[in-house]
Amino acid sequence: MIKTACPLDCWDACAVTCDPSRPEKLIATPGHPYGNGALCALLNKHFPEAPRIQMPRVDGREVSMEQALDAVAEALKAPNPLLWRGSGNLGVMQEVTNLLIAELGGTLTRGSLCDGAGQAGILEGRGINRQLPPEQIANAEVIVVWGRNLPVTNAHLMPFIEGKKLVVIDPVRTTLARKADLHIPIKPRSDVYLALLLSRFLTMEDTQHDEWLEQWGPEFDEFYDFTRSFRIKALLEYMGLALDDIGDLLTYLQRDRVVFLVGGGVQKYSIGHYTLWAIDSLAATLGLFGREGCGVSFLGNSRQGFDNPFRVTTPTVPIVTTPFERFETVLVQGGNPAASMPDSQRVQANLERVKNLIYFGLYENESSSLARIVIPAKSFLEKNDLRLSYGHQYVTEMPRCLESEIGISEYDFTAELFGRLGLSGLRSEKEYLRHWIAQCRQEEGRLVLPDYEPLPYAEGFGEEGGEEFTFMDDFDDDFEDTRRFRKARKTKPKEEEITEFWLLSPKQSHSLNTQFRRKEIVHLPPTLGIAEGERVRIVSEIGSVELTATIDVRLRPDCVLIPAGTPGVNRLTPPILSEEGDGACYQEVKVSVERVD
Ligand SMILES: Nc1nc2c(c(=O)[nH]1)N[C@H]1C(S)=C(S)[C@@H](COP(=O)(O)OP(=O)(O)OC[C@H]3O[C@@H](n4cnc5c(=O)[nH]c(N)nc54)[C@H](O)[C@@H]3O)O[C@H]1N2
Ligand SMILES: Nc1nc2c(c(=O)[nH]1)N[C@H]1C(S)=C(S)[C@@H](COP(=O)(O)OP(=O)(O)OC[C@H]3O[C@@H](n4cnc5c(=O)[nH]c(N)nc54)[C@H](O)[C@@H]3O)O[C@H]1N2
Ligand code: SF4
Ligand SMILES: [Mo]
Repeated sequence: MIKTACPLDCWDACAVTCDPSRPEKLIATPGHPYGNGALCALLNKHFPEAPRIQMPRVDGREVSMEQALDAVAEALKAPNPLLWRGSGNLGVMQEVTNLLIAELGGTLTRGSLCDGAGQAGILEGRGINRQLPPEQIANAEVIVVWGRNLPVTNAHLMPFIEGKKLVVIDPVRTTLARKADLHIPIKPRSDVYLALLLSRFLTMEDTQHDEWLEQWGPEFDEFYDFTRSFRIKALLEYMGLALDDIGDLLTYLQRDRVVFLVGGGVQKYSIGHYTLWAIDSLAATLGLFGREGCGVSFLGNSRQGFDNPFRVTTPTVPIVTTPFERFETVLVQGGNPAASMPDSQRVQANLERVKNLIYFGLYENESSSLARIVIPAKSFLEKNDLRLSYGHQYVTEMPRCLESEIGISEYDFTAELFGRLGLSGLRSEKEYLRHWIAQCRQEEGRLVLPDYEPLPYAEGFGEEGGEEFTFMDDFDDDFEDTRRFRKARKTKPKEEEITEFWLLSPKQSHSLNTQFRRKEIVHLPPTLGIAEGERVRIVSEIGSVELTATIDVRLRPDCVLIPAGTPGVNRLTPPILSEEGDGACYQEVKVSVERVD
């Protein structure tokens, strides 16, 4: 039995035990403090069943790994090669290829398809993004799940919220929303207004946390004035909420121990950083930082506190709007930019213009089909690595569990190319892994992140602690819908008058982004009058896609939903960067629905 961890891009980063004689039957490592004895179907069913790329290819022909690596070496001689790395495997050794690109004078990406905007918002208020340990979540009385879909994306946190008062803020009436004590079916992209309005009401009712604010929030009065610059009635109308909804929500927030579990959903917008900043400012109004059973959890920065041996200084291009066509050689590693980036039609056209597109991955997908050179990777069971998590503090070693003829590890790939290209300075794989592990801390015999704090922000904010919280103090929103809002629309459109819909693209249970089972379905609200199974064309100002309709009673009448990972979803999404954090804005778009005749 060998202990390892799940490499998939998921909050849970489960500890996994592998019996090398039955690698298709992985089990959850018994006794791990995070995890409830079960792994999800993504790892247990879809991962072992997914057909792997078996052989390297060059110019459409299968070749040996030696020949393929020769071709890669030749391609990397072109000036300024670009490395575009996705999040197919979250092991730290994925990043070793940075060293190769830096040696070659190449380019890396910056920003994020995932949490860039939210991360930037957290830094505004707190100066550093510390993780809220699940043990603090378990101590809360009230859990507010704000744009995170726990049962689908973060299932192993469910036991930690059991028995608590539950509030869900989500435009979709998800399974969790149905179970909640209160569900706020918020209009998409309006969370920033809700957070500001709640802060204002809490203060009007004199339920701000004076003692905490005195120590850590001296700018609170200015923040309160700022929240008063928005008109209550106009905000309520814009969000489509009644005063009663806010009143109900306040009674939960006024409890003593409150935790916000914020997810990706709230920040897939140009203003995503403001949303996290506003939610944090609301939390600060309540004094939720650094107190037992309180806090705000978002995707943590798992690399924080590490001296990262793979950090290099190179020019960068934004990962959200990568100009592939400007590069002669592009290495795509562990990702599927042709499907996962916004405006995927343009991305595909630009990838086609790259002379040497190298794809290094486990599976065939939209990106591998465009590549001149295809290099199969080793799976996480076949190589050495280390797993950090953005959802909890535990660190798990990932020793090789299996030998396999297929593919090459990222470390060996890098070493082979250092050799072929006459580069020097690469240390051994063991040394790198030791370097990472040596920096981790030990808690009750387990490795945890170096900057793990059982009660984050108890000693204040900023990189070193001791600083005050910085409240949100400005907000500028120029999205089309908000302009309409500024003109203060008097009446809500009737349901049958809605012709433009918000496009939601949350995660789904059978796929991990574009890996595994990807259905070709769009979820439509019943108010549209379209029948189950009808073919429809979804159109945005960016592009269009044809899908089969499923009628979904969980949806607001102004939303359509296409799960992330659905082929073609990103033909609809805009290639824009969030105002801060170079994040993607997948949901900053309106779509219309047409019947296909
Ligand atoms: N099964 C599975 N698990 C996954 C993944 C996967 O593909 N499949 N992907 C992984 C990755 S890469 C990530 S980043 C995480 C993300 O995990 P989550 O943070 O859970 O992200 P999403 O599923 O994108 O969105 C969460 C919720 O936000 C809601 N939402 C959408 N728009 C808004 C809005 O404007 N306001 C509010 N309040 N809510 C909104 C959606 O309806 C959805 O229920 O999940 C990881 N886990
Ligand atoms: N519309 C819409 N689009 C989205 C999102 C959304 O919410 N809406 N979410 C975005 C988010 S949060 C994310 S994180 C991105 C993810 O987008 P990407 O980073 O592109 O991830 P995947 O599409 O899952 O592609 C992962 C690929 O990694 C490869 N892989 C897996 N394991 C390994 C390995 O060990 N080594 C190597 N070399 N390769 C491996 C597999 O071949 C797989 O095809 O998608 C984004 N796209
Ligand atoms: S829940 Fe997440 S981390 Fe755990 S096995 Fe499934 S995909 Fe992997
Ligand atoms: Mo993500």
